[in-house]
This record gives sequence, structure tokens and C-alpha cells, in this order.
Amino acid sequence: YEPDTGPRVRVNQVGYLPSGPKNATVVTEATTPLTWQLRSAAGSVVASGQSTPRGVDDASGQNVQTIDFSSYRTAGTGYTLVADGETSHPFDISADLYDQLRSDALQFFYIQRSGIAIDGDLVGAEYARPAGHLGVAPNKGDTSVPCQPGVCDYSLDVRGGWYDAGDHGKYVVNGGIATYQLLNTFERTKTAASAGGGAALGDATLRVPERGNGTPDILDEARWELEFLLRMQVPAGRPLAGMAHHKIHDVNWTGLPLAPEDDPERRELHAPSTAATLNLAATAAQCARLFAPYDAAFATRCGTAAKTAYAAAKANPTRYAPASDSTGGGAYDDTDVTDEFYWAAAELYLTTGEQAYLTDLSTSPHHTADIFGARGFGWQGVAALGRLDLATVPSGLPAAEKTRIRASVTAAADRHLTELRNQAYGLPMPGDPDSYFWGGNGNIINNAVVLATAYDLTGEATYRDGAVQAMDYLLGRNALNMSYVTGYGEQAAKNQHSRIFGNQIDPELPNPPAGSLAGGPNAALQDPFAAQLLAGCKPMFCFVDDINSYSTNEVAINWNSALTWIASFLADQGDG
Ligand code: 9MR
Repeated sequence: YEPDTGPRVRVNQVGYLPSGPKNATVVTEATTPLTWQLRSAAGSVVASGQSTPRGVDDASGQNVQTIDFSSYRTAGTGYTLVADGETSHPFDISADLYDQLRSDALQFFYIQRSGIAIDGDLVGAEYARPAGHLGVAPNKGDTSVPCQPGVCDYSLDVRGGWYDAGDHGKYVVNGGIATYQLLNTFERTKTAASAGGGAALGDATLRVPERGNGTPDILDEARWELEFLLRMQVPAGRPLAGMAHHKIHDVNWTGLPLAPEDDPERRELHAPSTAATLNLAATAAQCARLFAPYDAAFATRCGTAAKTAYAAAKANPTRYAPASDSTGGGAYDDTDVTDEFYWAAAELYLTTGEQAYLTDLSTSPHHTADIFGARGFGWQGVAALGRLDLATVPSGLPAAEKTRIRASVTAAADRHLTELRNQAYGLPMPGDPDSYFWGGNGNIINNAVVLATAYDLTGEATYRDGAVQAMDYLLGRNALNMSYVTGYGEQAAKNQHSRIFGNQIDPELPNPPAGSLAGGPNAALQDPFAAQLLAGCKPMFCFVDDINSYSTNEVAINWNSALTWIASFLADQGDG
């Protein structure tokens, strides 16, 4: 299988910030420098230079050269880059480049909402649909959902929240990290110098039903999931009260496409887990501090839930979600929750300032560990979330502690920069197959979040430039010449695995909305379609824009939350 990858000059198909780095990669047989030309939309040469031979790139197996045209800073549309007789896809140079992506990446969450009709007047008629999973036939959830046999003898109303990904499941650990990241996108605007006070994330900035209610729309969106997470908590008086059920989903996998309101499967609550409980504790603690100015009662409710969840997790520290529980929904298994304890203690400390949480933090194995590893970000590894918040959220942490924690962030960012310079496609990660895993695009962005945070902390432009380069990869500067964000770039993914956005199968259905991120190349090829089609692929080629390939091409809330964070950061850099 040889995909058509188009012109051999690979650029960020959306474009470049005027003051930012401008890098491209050319696939070539040449081993000596090539002449490149930057051309305006009218075809005149506005800059030129020599490329740098890089040899064979390990992740793609291609012989490549890199082009750096950073010194050209004139805004405009329809530029192309020409080298080795090839003309790149067109791109812009613009300070506004990421403004629309900031809003579109967030808009994805509204369209993923469960338990509410999606309003076509807000997001376009093709995305309008009735509420899913409100107990209306043929739905068998989510207003009164029983447990799996033997797990509990009650039912809970667990309506609402977001559908996790391409399926109709709702998983507390993945919902937790996505919620964290939306809340953190907002919280960053309170501390980062470049965020301009956060006006771009204020009220009436998104197309959500709550716009105009006086609360920033991004908080309204996060609240849709927070309310669901709160409903997953075991009520007082029940066994394991205060813990959170791990997940709720169909008892059998359904086929695609399938609109949420047409899902006929029974749904079940799965056993409470320590990991889910700590995700609730962490995000509810964030909720308590961030909602306080807008809805004091809700903030108080969150604060109470956070504390009871944390106490319940301490009393039940080893209730692990098993890997075997993957019929009808993902397992989201985890047998090490020391990182969840660290994250929850961090958020509770930042919200309450209470010494007990600080003591728990300082005795955690993650207190001084290097937690920004290759898979340091994800539902199985959440220590980085706590560390970033300890580094950025104002608190009473002793000054030496704060310095040490911030230094751990810049040290990780320095490592990502070293990798990025080694990679001919400018990726902040190594080029081995292990780096290309299920949802790896989200991981690339999260490495960029570390770089961006290092920039917020230090003001050093090399960190900001590293974050920009990571986005260049996702928006087209890659072996497949493919933008992984729907609607962004000449050649963008649009057939992501989803039961809702089934256009590839049924033309009556839409493609995913603009701003939807595909999971990305996965060298492990963990679905039959990709395994058959892509056998033997070099890591960066292990992707296909086909709805059947869930292990390379699914949408998911935790990847789009990362996209939201970085798009917001980059939109803030426009004028810088
Ligand atoms: O994102 C998850 C990835 O890290 C796991 O390797 C994979 C297999 O367990 O599951 C992914 O999550 C999927 C979940 O299991 C079911 N809903 C769709 C999720 C995104 O693909």
C-alpha cells in the first residue's frame, strides 16, 4: 500500500506566525543542499536560500532535507515553498492563524455532549441531533443505570457528560484528564503574560447554549462533564461511598455509524476504582477554585466532592480497573495510581492550601521524580498534570519548592527541544516505533504543552518556538503530508472513527467538525483494518484516514483537550 503523499515539500499547511519559526521538510534523493524559494500567491520569489541535508529520517525512512525560512516575516496568504522541482501546498503567514482553531477545538466538546439536543443553529444543521441517552427508547440509559452484576444493588442517574470518542461510552479517567485540560486552558489565562487576561476565552466566545450567562463558555463546557463526574460518585450511605464508578457504557460493542439517540444497548455502571475517584477529586478541586467567582454554590459542591473523593481513595487505595473489562467499552485499566494520588493532592493543595495535602505531596514517589517521560501524559500517567499546576497556579508553596518544580518543567522542555532538533520533521519526541502509539498525536501536543509552559514560566522564545514546531508536524509537515485536524490544511483527516460522524459510510451523515484531531500514526497497528493495510509501515506512515481504523484514526476528548490547550496558547502568541 503506497499512499499518495502529494508534493514532496512538507509545510504546515495552515501556516506560520509572522514572528514565529518557519520550518519545512523536503523529501528528496539529493544529499547536497538544494536551493529553495518562497513564493507569494502571485508567484514572485520573496525569499530564497539553501536547505540542510539531514540524511535518512528514522521515523519515516525517508531521505530528507530541512528548510528554515524564519527570517521572512511578512503576513500574507497563499504562499508556497518550492524546492527540488516541487511546490508545497499553499499556506498563510498570519498572526491570527490559531484564533479559529482555539474556538473550533473547543466546539468539538459541545458536539460530543450526551444528554442534550445539539442545536444546529449554533453549530450547523448537519450536526443537529436529538439528545442521546436520556432514557428515551431505544436508549437504555443514562437516567437510571444499574451496576454490572455483583458490583452494586442500586442504579444511578449518570446523564450528561461527553461521549469519550467514537463510541458512546463515558469513562471517568479519560473524562477527568480532558476536563482538567479545559479548566487548565482557562486557568492559564490568569497567570500567563501572553494570555491578555483571557478575554478570548470569556463569556459568549463559543457557540454553546450557555453563552451569555456571565460565565466563561469554556467553564460552561467543562461543567457539562463535571456534573457527570459528580453523578458517578457513590452516594453517602452506600458501600464505598465517596468513590467514583470507573465508567458507564454499553454491555456490547455497537457497529457504526450509530447516532447516540438510536443506541439500543443496555448500559451498566462498572465498579468504583481508585483511579476514577482521584480523577474526580482532582477535577472537582480545580472546579472549586475556578468556579468560585461565577457560581459559589457549585464551587462549594465541587469542593466537598473533591475532599470526600480523596478521603475515599485513601481508604480504598488499591481498587484497580482491570484490563479484562473491555467488552462494549474501553478498559481504561491502571494498576499504579500513585500518580493519581499525586495529581489529586496537588489540586486539593492548590485549592485549599491545607497542610495535609502538602504532606501527602511531599511523601509521594512522584514528588521529585522525573515524571515527563515518553508517555508521561495520559489517563494512565497523570503526575505531569499535577506538576504543571504546581508550577503555574499561584500558591503558598515554599519558594525553594516552587523553584525546584519549575526547574523540572524547563528540564523536560529542554529534553523535548533536543529531540526536536534531532528530528527532521521537528517532533518533540524520539523517532522510534515506541513513540508512535495509540493517540500519539495527543502526546505530541502534550509535549508541546510542556514547552509552552516553559515559555510561560521563563519568557524564553526557544520554548515557544518548539511548541509551534510540534504544531507544524500535526498540520502537515510530516511524512504523509497530512494535517491531522479536520478542516485545517489542504489535505486533512476527515474520516475519523466515530459513530456520530459517519460520512464515509453514510453520506447523509457529516464528517467530524472542523477542529477534530485524529489519534495519529500508531506503529502497533491495533485494529484489523490498519493491521491488514499498513503491515510493515515505518512509524510515521502507520496511519490511514479511514473510519474503520480506530487505533490510528479516532476522535477522542483527551486528544481534543490537548489541541484546545495548545491552540489557545498559540492564538495568544500571534502578535508576539
Ligand atoms: O486512548 C486509549 C488508548 O490509550 C488505549 O491504548 C486504547 C486501548 O485500550 O484505548 C484508547 O481509548 C479508547 C477506548 O478504549 C474506547 N473509546 C475510544 C478510545 C479512543 O480510541
